[in-house]
Amino acid sequence: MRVLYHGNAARGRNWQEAVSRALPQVRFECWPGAGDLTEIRHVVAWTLPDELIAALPNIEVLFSVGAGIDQLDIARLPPGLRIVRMIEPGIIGTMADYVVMGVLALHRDLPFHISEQRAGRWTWRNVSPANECRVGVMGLGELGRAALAKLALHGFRLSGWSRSQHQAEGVECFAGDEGLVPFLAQCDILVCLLPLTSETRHILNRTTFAAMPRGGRVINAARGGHLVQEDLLAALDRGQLAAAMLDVTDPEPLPAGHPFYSHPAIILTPHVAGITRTDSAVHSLIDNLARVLKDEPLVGEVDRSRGY
Ligand code: NDP
Ligand code: OXD
Repeated sequence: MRVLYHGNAARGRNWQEAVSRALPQVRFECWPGAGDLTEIRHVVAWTLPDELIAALPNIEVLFSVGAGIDQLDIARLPPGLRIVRMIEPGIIGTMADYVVMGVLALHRDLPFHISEQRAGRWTWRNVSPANECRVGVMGLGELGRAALAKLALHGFRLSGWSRSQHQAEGVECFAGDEGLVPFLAQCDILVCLLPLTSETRHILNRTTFAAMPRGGRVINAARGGHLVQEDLLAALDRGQLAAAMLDVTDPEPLPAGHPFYSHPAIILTPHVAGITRTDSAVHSLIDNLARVLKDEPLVGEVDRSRGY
């Protein structure tokens, strides 16, 4: 079996070596420089340029290097193509750490204190314990569940919202359209860890912010397309929201001079929340390639009709 890799060259070389060692029957080739592309059925990539899609008429399975797949713009891909997202401990662990960092930072008013420091002011604010702060996570998938488990160690009051009903110890679970407003009504801090689909695009909007308690905080570590940027700025101006932490934006990077760079109530990070770790992700990839060889179900296969 031949597998084509498109992406970061150093990671490609590392994975080529590891895959060849674990699965000698797999020929792992890096683009550019691979042989006849028309024979390739399995591809590993973060994104695929149009000319490469056109050069791969027999592609059957596309493995995303990341947990998300929206960056592949699946509408451009052949309809029967199977898409598999990356589920690996590196992404999950770094994301859970990021969410804990963000929740603690917003709970303890870090944007305000940093802005006061920059202005040369020594301004005291009341401090409340974590168990008085209600944190709600949108998305109870691999990342949402891991973030909640780490937040639980700090004593926050936890809830989650998903498409189907979930049960999780210590987490109040809400589901579906009817569960959204009751969920938001009890979120002092809202964390978005949803996949970007036609149903979730722009879900962080003025109606969502208005349904939260006044002075709420928002963390978006999922995709920039979830957020309506003007609605966030307006909610911060009106005091409906007190602060936000954003790891993702649309576009990335934001253009120079964008208000998010300098807004005192916004912490901005450059899409670094959950990182695919070369050394741990290769085990997930090898496991899935072995499953292809044995014709077994793949871990993380996307339901294209749902978009995630
Ligand atoms: P999963 O597919 O494991 O989980 C998705 C969750 O979202 C599920 O709980 C699902 O509900 C829920 N969901 C999907 N659609 C809806 C909807 N319309 N309404 C309510 N809930 C919905 O995804 P992951 O946890 O692995 O990843 C989530 C996203 O995080 C990725 O798609 C990616 O965009 C982003 N990400 C960002 C990174 C970064 O560095 N900033 C790094 C990695 C990922 P149900 O359980 O009912 O199916
Ligand atoms: C991912 C990401 O989806 O890094 O893995 O955003």
